[in-house]
Amino acid sequence: MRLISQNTMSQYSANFILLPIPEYPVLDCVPNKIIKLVVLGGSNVGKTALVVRFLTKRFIGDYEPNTGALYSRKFTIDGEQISLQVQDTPFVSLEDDNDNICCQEQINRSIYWADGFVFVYSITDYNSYRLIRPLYQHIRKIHPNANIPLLLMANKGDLLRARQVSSKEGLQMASELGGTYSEVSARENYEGVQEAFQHLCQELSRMIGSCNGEKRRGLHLIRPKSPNMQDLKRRLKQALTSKGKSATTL
Ligand SMILES: Nc1nc2c(ncn2[C@@H]2O[C@H](COP(=O)(O)OP(=O)(O)OP(=O)(O)O)[C@@H](O)[C@H]2O)c(=O)[nH]1
Ligand SMILES: [Mg+2]
Repeated sequence: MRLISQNTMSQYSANFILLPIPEYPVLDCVPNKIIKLVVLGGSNVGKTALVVRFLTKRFIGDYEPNTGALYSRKFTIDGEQISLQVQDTPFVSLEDDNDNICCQEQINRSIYWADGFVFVYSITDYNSYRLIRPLYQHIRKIHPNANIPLLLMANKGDLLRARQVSSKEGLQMASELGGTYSEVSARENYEGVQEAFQHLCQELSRMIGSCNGEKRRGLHLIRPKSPNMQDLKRRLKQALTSKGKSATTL
């Protein structure tokens, strides 16, 4: 496998163009580790801006609201090539009369799918901060027994005059949820955004181990048994015990 262009920093870098030369086996170029992040939060807090900033270094300003695109990129972390997948999501909100999260079904699927979680609120919008705890509880319902690697991003750090949420409140929330806190500005500071995502990716990379089979055991402590496998085993047992039939009759 030859790389057309590779930019490797000491610990963490992006491989901008990876083109396999055809005569080499394609499997050689597939990173053996996949890290899956989901970015969640209220409306207009800058979820899409942060994802785009992290992956492209650019701040564009106006994004189609409420979309849920999946981004994929190859990176090198601690000298190892990984494939990073980042799921942007439509906003979540609180149900009218209580603190339950109201969200689209596709968000629940993304929560189930993800290895790591990026919670975003805006320092200029206290309601977006108020969403964070119920959001965490919502994730707990989907992953009751799993470790939940979490990054809490307080975005729009450039709008200090409009601040409604203090840094102390952000730190307290992160510590309560067992996550990392980072106050950032997607608009004005690429480095802060990059460092925060990088930290989460490194944490996940270490947790996942050397292959994705190990990863599932690490992050999801109790794995549901596949109903298909159970069914197959039952049918195999039946077949073996019934009148000397062989398993191949299945
Ligand atoms: N000043 C400032 N504006 C920001 C920042 N990040 C995002 N914005 C602006 O905030 C608005 C919303 O940004 P989005 O990235 O679309 O927010 P979102 O959370 O994805 O919104 P939904 O998809 O509708 O839930 C846009 O006008 C952005 O330009 C920031 O760090 N500072
Ligand atoms: Mg968006």
